[in-house]
Amino acid sequence: MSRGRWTRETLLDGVRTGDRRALARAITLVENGDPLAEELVRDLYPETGNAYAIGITGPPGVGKSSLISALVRHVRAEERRVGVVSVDPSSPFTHGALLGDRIRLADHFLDKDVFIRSMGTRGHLGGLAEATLQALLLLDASGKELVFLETVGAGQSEVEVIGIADTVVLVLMPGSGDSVQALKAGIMEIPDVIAINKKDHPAAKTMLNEVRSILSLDHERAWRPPIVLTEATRGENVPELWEQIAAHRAHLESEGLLEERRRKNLAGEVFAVASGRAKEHLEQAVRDDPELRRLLDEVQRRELDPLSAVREILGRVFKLGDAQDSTGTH
Ligand SMILES: Nc1nc2c(ncn2[C@@H]2O[C@H](COP(=O)(O)OP(=O)(O)OP(=O)(O)O)[C@@H](O)[C@H]2O)c(=O)[nH]1
Ligand SMILES: [Mg+2]
Repeated sequence: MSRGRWTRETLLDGVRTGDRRALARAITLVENGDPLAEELVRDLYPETGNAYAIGITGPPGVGKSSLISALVRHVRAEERRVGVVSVDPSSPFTHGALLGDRIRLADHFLDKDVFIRSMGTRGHLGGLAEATLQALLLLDASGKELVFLETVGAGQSEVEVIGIADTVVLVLMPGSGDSVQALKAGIMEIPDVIAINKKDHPAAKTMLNEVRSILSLDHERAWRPPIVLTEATRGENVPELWEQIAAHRAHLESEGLLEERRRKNLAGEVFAVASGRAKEHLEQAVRDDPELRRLLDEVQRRELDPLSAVREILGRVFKLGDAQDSTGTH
């Protein structure tokens, strides 16, 4: 893949001044796992930490992109510089916007202080956590004050994507029964703010009551997640939603919790990326090393027990000391 006329220096300058083409190129390098992307973020990292990241998550089609578009319109009235990154864990597309997002966010394409990007991460070695974190840091370094991270679903990959957000907004709509069940069962983490979108739907009030009753079970929290009924396409209650996001931010900032949360988020992301790479390394090693595959055959033939195999594999691949204990056993 050609880097065109861009060099490390011109990319750094471009990102620093908020040049859209430089940002787009840098994020493409992130998607491609290009080593240059890693160098850029390494250089820019000391200048980051100023952007406030808002994760917008929820089931497919609930109106996440529409809500982001409406929120962007709202905050642009205050002239805040904004970035939007939509990550679709299942998307086969890379390098550009997904069709739906293009349409939903089209209003903002001519606004030079709004940068919008969809990312697919198929084939990206370090996974979603890595790509999202790097993209967020690039936007942060480019002077964006607010960054919206959109991701679909309620699975592990979604947690990786919004795990870095300062405020997490869960978007539901009447009919998102699975998500409500997941909240109830404690499978899905309680978000900071909940938006029930498409509020004109007759079942919206029922859903509001259901979600309310789930949240009321939890008395311990210092922050009680507010629920806002919205209609994204008409912009209804979007200012109220923004107010709640701002209130959550104010809560974190006044109690000194923001630093604590970022520390925890960053540690979590570093750990997630490290785990992802370690797993990839392990799988590669087992594929390439007949000796390791032989161990698995031995387990299959009941000549070697599973945990002894684990010990040997980790010993060989990661040079973990404790493997010596078992090397003499067969
Ligand atoms: N009636 C109604 N339709 C809405 C509302 N918000 C979004 N929609 C419509 O719902 C559809 C999906 O909206 P999106 O904003 O793309 O939803 P999304 O959650 O981003 O979807 P994915 O990214 O594909 O998961 C579109 O046809 C929107 O026009 C709303 O408040 N009311
Ligand atoms: Mg969307």
